[in-house]
Amino acid sequence: MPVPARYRARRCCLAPNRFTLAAVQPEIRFRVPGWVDETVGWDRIYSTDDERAALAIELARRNVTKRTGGPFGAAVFESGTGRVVSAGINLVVPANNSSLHAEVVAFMLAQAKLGSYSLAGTEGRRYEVVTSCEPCAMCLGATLWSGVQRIVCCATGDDARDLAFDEGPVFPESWSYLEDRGIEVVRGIRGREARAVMETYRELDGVIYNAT
Ligand code: AZG
Ligand code: ZN
Repeated sequence: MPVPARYRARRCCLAPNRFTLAAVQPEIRFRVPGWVDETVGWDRIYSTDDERAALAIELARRNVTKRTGGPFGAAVFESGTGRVVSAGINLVVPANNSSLHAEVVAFMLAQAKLGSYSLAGTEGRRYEVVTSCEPCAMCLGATLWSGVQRIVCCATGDDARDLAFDEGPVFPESWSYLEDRGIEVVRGIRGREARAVMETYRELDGVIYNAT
């Protein structure tokens, strides 16, 4: 795999014919595309799971049709009021970052906005994540550490696996672990619609990274 020129700038002192990758420490930043803001009703109240799921799926759908990333979307909501705190989309390919799954992006943005590394019980408020697809192994862990107290999922992990996405080691126990830690789990909301977005991605020849 080619290394970007800026990271090959310095010769290695022990072997002058070789270059060292340590020459420049990259700064990691990401920004969601402008259409995300236009998709979210920032002043709107999303009262039901169905409305919240519809937003997560619409984020995934537009990410595919606008070709700005993978077929996954997620949003963090304030559970009681139904207000959106943050909206995430999968940015793995455009950002060259295997961690930027939709859920992780949504958690990072919510925590940055609220100025807290944990979304647990900030001033008595409760937060939840709604995701267009059940989380992979990484995002299940990220859900636990994020501090959200509820997760709502649309498509299943098997839907993602059918497209050859590697969802990692997710077991029935992974879900019960979350529940045992006090996180309410709701699955299967608008599942077919969310799966259809993934199928569109495949039809458009979207990159299946970490393919199984
Ligand atoms: C993924 N699964 C979910 N739920 N979200 C993402 O962003 C993903 N990327 N790969 N599998
Ligand atoms: Zn994930």
